[in-house]
Amino acid sequence: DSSNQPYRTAYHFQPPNNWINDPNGPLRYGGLYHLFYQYNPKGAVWGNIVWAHSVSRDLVNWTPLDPAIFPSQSSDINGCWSGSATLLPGNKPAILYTGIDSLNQQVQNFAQPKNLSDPFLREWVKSPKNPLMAPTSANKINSSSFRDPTTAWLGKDGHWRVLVGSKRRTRGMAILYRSKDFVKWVQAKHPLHSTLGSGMWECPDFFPVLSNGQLGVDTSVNGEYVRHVLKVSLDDKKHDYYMIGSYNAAKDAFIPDEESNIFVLRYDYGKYYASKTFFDDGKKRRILLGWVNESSSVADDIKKGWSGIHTIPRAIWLHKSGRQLVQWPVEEVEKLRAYPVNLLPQVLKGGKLLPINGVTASQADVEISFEVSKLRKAEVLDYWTDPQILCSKKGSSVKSGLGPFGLLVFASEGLQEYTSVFFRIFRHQHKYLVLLCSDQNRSSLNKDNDLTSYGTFVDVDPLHDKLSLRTLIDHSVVESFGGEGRACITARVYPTLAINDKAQLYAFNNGTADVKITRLSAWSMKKAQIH
Ligand code: DQQ
Repeated sequence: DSSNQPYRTAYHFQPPNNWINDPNGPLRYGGLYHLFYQYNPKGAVWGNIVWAHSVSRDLVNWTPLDPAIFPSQSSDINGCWSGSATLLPGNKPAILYTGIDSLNQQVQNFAQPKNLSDPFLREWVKSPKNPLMAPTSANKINSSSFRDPTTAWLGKDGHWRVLVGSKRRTRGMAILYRSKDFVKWVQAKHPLHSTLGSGMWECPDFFPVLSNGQLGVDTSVNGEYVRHVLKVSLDDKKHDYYMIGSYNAAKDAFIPDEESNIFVLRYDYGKYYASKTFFDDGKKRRILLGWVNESSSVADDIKKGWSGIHTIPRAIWLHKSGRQLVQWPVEEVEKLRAYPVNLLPQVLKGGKLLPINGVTASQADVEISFEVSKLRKAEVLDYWTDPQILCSKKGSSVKSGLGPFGLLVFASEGLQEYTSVFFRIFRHQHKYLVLLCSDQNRSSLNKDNDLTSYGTFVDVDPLHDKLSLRTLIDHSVVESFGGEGRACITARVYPTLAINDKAQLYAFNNGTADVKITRLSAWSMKKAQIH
């Protein structure tokens, strides 16, 4: 029984035991959210992959069901890998997923519910025509780089389109297929998009966002006020990158806004991969789900009997600048908030540590906002550099004029352990740069863990905007949202002292200049019903 281990999450999704990775085929059907995910029924390491299945009414509390898709045909006998769901006319769910066939080739298969009147969609029937898409000598598709079909979208011509991740030599690509009946798929002459040198594109996701406002739209929507997002999980980098651009439906091509600048924007600058969105027609929003791997050793994963969690589902929309996406934990997670602690606005002097008492600091939701006035104190940055490198060189113990200031989470009594999430402000030429870091360097006395620091610049103007940070803390995960969802960083940590009720929470300012806390609210989080 792993239920009372210190690193198990209380409100982030995970099954009772074993390995999990990518979220698969999310959809809403019959008033229920369905989550499928890559799962090893036999152990805490990757292997024997099936589609495990859970359902939820609120994206927070989940009921486990039996695995929905598991090896049973020659087209998937060696594994049921990632894929997506599409709602066909008449509200009929359809799943396309990658099967590893008897020759260990990657092929795309189709499954549909056995009984549409079962809102739990417990049983899935595979097409006897599987595989519907396969590598052949004619199409020259590499049989070990052909996987992860997207949600399909319908063109004005009445034909379905779907993408499959692939590569040709080092050119990563989203191969496009078209179909009239969802069964017979024809490969398009050109991929929807490709990039030389990017390597294998795993788990592509392609969806419309509105250029005005936060509402989500269904995957087939196109036209005025619609922009498109292409996200790919780069196998070489193990990060999820996205591009904003236009979808030219006549040419079936995606044209990124900044061709020269692709693979810059990420959903999350911490540990985060193989994510996928779906349209929630109930609340008219697009929801993003993602996988967070462990940062512990494989030996420790086997010892604790599990590996992998999912983030809190995030609503996702286009920022009003049109230049990036914004992500925010679904509002339903706020139902878990209890015992609010609100601190009065106050100055946080340079060098000061402010305890935030009265919350269960290992299972909490914290929102803090800062205002800085002494911008001339900002450290000068002469050359532009990788923000993650900047965060690892300038961790929370390195003082500067403005920053670091932020939160210390999972802090032990004597501060032998802590994880810090903080801002630091630089002046670069005539602009201010706001850096957000998640510093895991001191997160655990157990040095077998991956203690890498993460960081990103947040596109906010410290002259006019407040510097806001929300952090979801949950036993071994620190999920942070800077700049009201403009920058996300998820980290895994395994404190040895700062566990359960031994963990403490602080706001801190280790810069020389004072900063003002304009808002500080923290909540203890109730446990979600997950299994
Ligand atoms: N995970 C799946 C693949 C996918 C990879 C296998 C991404 O389908 O490419 O478990 O994490």
